[in-house]
Amino acid sequence: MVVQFRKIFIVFIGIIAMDVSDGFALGQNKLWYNQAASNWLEALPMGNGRLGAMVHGGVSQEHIQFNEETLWTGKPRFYAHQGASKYLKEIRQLLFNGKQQEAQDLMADEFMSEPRSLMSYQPFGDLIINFPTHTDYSDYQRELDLENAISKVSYFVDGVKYEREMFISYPDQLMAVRLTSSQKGKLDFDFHLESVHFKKSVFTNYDEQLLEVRPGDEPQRFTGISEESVLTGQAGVKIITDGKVTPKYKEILVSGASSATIYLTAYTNFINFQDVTGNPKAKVNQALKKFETLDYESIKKKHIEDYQALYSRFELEFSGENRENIPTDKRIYEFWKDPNDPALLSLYVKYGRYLMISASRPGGQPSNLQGIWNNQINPPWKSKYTTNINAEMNYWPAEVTNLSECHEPFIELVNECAITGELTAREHYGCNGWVLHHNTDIWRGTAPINLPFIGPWPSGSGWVSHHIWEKYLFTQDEDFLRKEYQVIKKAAQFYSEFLIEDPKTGWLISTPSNSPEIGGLVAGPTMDHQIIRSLFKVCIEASGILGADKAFADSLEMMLPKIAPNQIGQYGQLQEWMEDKDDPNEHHRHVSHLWAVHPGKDINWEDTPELMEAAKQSLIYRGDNGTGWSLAWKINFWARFRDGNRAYKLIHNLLSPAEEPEKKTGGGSYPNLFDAHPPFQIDGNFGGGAGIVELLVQSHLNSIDLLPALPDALSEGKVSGVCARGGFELSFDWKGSELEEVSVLSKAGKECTLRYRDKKVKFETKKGKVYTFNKELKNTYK
Ligand code: FUC
Repeated sequence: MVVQFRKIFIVFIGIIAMDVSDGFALGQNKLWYNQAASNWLEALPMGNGRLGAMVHGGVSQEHIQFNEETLWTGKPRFYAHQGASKYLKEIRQLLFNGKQQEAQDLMADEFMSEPRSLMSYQPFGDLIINFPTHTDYSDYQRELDLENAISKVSYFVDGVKYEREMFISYPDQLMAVRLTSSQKGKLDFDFHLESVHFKKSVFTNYDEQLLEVRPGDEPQRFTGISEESVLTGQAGVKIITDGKVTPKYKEILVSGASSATIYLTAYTNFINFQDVTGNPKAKVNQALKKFETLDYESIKKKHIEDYQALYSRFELEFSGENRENIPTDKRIYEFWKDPNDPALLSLYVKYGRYLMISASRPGGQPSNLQGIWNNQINPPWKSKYTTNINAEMNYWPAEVTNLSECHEPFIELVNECAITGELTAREHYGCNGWVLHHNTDIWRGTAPINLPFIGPWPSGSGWVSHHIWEKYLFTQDEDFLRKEYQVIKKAAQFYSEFLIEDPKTGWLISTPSNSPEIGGLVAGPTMDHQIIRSLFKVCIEASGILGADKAFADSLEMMLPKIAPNQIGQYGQLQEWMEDKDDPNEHHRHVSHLWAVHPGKDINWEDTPELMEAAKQSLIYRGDNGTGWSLAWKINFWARFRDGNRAYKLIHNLLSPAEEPEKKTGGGSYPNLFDAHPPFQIDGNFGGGAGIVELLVQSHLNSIDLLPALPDALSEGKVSGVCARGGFELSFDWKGSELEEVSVLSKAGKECTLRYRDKKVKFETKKGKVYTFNKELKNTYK
């Protein structure tokens, strides 16, 4: 039934696409433009999880800036500050005595990571293709086709149509750039590799070119990079063409061709966070040999099949006015003026899925602050993994939009931080288990970094460990849970030893810490207690499922009621700290004390309505503005508060042009739909996409809640392949803001409870079976 539903759906989509386009430029599931990118934020991203590229689509010059996910500065190391734990007691005492500044000073001197900062994600290189005679052109179009993960450029010069087709293949681990002319022999161009790195060399070998780069500071210019990298990057390109190839010292010339394909790949010597003994030169040479033998059409087919195996599992369509025939850069301006473009929201969700498939594949690095795309030696926040919201947000859509595999690199990062975090737990706190603070990098640093009033936030490990549990909840894969359980257990173990009794209240509290990134170093921020409490519950539940560690689970159970509770303050707000000192005029971007509303679940309408009301009040005080990720988080909060219209208001802010000076709300989207903090951060793309889906289905409590927060603007639509906790995959549609039909595929044979408004139905399921219901939640399929 689900399959059938999907088929009908795809045919339907096909008809719409045919109506408005003949396959290029216009149509659904595309970003498209009438001009080339004039800067990086107009260029279009491609990627296979390991290689990333930004295509500018220029006419007389194509610029494809590329990345390889492991090219970072630095080297394998532990960042823990030896002996820091000697100062823990004193820092805690200073905080108890109200001496925040002194506590921060001591923290700065004795407790921060060594070195103080983490390392940076690096750009790799640039593929430049020159078409010197292409100056007068017409009918320019470029697009990114999300259905096939293919980017295209086309235009006419002197009656000849020139086309470029580009993709990055996961199965073949390469980027392909296919150039064609509509008339025989009309393609003349040259191409070469270059890089922004100071230490680089380029070597031409007939129809191939090799680029070697090594990140590091340029001696004459201070770039902010404190050390060189032990990583070397090697990239190689090869041309396959029916034209004439003439190698030059710096570039390769091609003339009289009808078609030409440039293949590119790149590697570094990074093997894992402790091992950099890889041989990128050998890998590139091997790839160059393979390129010779490739048939373009077959690798393209393989690429599409591989990509669609992930992408096509999920479909989303919102009916209503549709502005697909407006170029994407203009469309976001239209949306800002009049947010009546429901299809832009579904495009945003699908683009988020595209970005995830392109940036996060099993066996690779997780999506960093910019996914996999970065053109700067000194990128914002070093483009690393900020774990007090940003890195986790990147993975909010993974399970629910049916991309569980793409979640794996992040789970791997959690496992690796659990290794480095043991040393940090010991050196900084004298505790067992593992701890991660507010940031990590490719070397899996876990100690508190940078500022002594932001970095020392010990709840990163608690938060990221939830991703293991969430993956289990969605997949119901017990083997996975068994394999990963120690990571959860050891995270809980750390907190069980780290929490101390507050001399004033007698509660167990987390100190020293910080409510990200507001209010300085404190004892007992609310967020920490929400995360730790939730982690203990997760650990207890997991130990029950696996029949392991009962004594440890019992000890956590005993601690639970002693952890400082959520408190309602003088303004009816949920307190951000132990003391009732929230400022109702504070519009800080972080809303950390609402963690238990989302992504946590302990504060909800069913079990804790008063706390839910207080949390809502806090969010109202914080306001509807914010950086990109902040808007995205607020969309998710409003979804949980079941106020779809308020969420839509924030979606309006998030999807409007970032660069419009009149737009005063912060955040927004760049012409290529990248999320703007500003600057570009990818978290808002993922968090915003997840928030839109959260309006349609929620499963964090004991039921699968259908259309819990549907905005009036999305009164009609359909979704298929959306996942719910308990191992379910759903397809449903709605009209006039009313549910029509829902089908549930049970992937694990667990009991299911569906809920639609005040109706609920609970039923047993069999693995692999589909169950369908109407809006009364009456079974319509036996
Ligand atoms: C946190 C946020 C900033 C930024 C950075 C990457 O520190 O407070 O706004 O998103 O992460």
